[in-house]
Amino acid sequence: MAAELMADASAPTSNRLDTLTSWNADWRGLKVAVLGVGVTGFAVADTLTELGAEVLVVAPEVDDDRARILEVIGASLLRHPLDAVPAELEGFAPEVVVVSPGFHPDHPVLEWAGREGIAVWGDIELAWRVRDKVNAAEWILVTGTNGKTTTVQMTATFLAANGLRAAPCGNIGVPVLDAVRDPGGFDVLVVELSSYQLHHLPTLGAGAVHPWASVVLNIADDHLDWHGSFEAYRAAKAKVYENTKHACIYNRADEATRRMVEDAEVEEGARAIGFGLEVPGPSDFGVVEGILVDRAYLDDRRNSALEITTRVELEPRGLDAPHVVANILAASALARSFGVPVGVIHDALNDFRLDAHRIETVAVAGGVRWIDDSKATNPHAAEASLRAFGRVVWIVGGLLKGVDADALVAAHVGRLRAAIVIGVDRELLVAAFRRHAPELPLFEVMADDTEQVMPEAVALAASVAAEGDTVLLAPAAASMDQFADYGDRGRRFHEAVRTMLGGEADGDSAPLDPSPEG
Ligand code: UMA
Repeated sequence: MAAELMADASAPTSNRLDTLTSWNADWRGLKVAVLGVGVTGFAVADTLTELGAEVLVVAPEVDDDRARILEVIGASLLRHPLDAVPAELEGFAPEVVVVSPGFHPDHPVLEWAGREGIAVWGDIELAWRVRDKVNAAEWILVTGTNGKTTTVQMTATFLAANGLRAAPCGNIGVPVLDAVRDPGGFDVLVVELSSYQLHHLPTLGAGAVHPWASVVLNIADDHLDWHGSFEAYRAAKAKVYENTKHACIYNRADEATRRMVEDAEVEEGARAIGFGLEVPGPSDFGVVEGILVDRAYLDDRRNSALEITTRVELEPRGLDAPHVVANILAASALARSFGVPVGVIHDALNDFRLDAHRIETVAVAGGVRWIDDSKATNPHAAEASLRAFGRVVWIVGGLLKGVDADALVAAHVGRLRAAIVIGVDRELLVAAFRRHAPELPLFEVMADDTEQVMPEAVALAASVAAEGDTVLLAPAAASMDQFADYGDRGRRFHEAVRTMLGGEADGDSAPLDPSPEG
């Protein structure tokens, strides 16, 4: 970890864009092309038109309501399939292209912008540049393969419990630009960043974020089809630590995250703080005999530690699964870097609930527990889920996104009663099961009709599950091949379980009503 010395010297040479580092800078007439008009593109266009920029929104499709609003706010709209660079875009000659996160880095429009020397910004860079609209909040950045949303929600909850105005935003679903423009203003933005958003974030110069604190929660294969390689994915995630002012939080169980901190250029005085499920070293957060402790933010950290909470207290709230405890430790470290007392964190955890579809108990009937972890959209998340249970009937599969699930299957066949494979990438999973557990009862759900998939999977699971088993929906894959999103997949699982069980659920089971997606 080295103090940042060269940032200004290495910044792009002086041009108009270097002066655009405030809401009050002169944005008038700046020609900006906005790529995509989903949640992000819309917030970008709305911000830039308010600033007086000349905005051309380019997207393959846009709903009528959005098209009408774009017209009202004064943005031009070009509907184009975007399989090539539209002539109208070339004619517009933008000075900046602001890209939505989902656009692949070698999209033809981005390659064209690169060739033409046109600046490409993501929405996070734009938000950083205009962060002083109401009051310039500090930013806390959270990334990682899994646990981002939970950690962001917990951190914001802890900060708010201490009287701070804290906004969870970013990949969680609220564009950072919306938080920045909120008229109420915030003290802290807790920003969830996806690897896509980080890919477009500069680490030097006028658009580089200088966070108060930052964390990479863990790193495992995901989104390899988008980034091209694990190295490129890792490099994107590592950017989160750059220019950190106070605390770089890393996962002691994930060596790669510690190396990212070591390699980062941070501000003078920023600390490296580890978290993990073992006994912590001085300057770390960890667990001692079931007690979650802070051994970083106290004077005598050689000889003592501060108690945050205990696993026994977490258990009845469904917060004691190992990966959730890790998220609590990371969120505590982030909140402690902002001066939140451990007692405040302890009390805030009393009221904290995980979002729907994250290891959610759907029902317990006949001694069988039905668990919805539809949010496990990659093997790393499914791994954490499988570890939390004994004998499992595993409902797995979907869109594997170029990720190899072979190792996951090999590691967990020992705990499986049966596997039920759903989704378009079934062949890969079926081959993995045949290789590693030829004897295991294996079922394929052939239906690809959204209505049929879960009822069939649930009926198959019910036919093999025995007393003491857990039927676990932890697909290790994305949902978009057969469902609208992971929430839809989880809700349909709830419905299928409810229909199948009728009135049979045990009295002590969790409510059967499908919860709204978090
Ligand atoms: N589009 C194209 N071509 C492309 C890609 C997108 O034309 O190659 C267009 C689409 O037609 C659409 C628009 O761009 O009009 C959508 O843009 P987008 O896919 O970037 O999505 P947004 O609606 O702007 O939402 C994004 C994040 N989506 C993605 O990164 C894919 C949301 O994260 C995020 O909540 C939102 O910004 C606010 O920051 C979602 C997500 O799935 C939840 N994230 C991935 C994940 O968590 O694994 C990274």
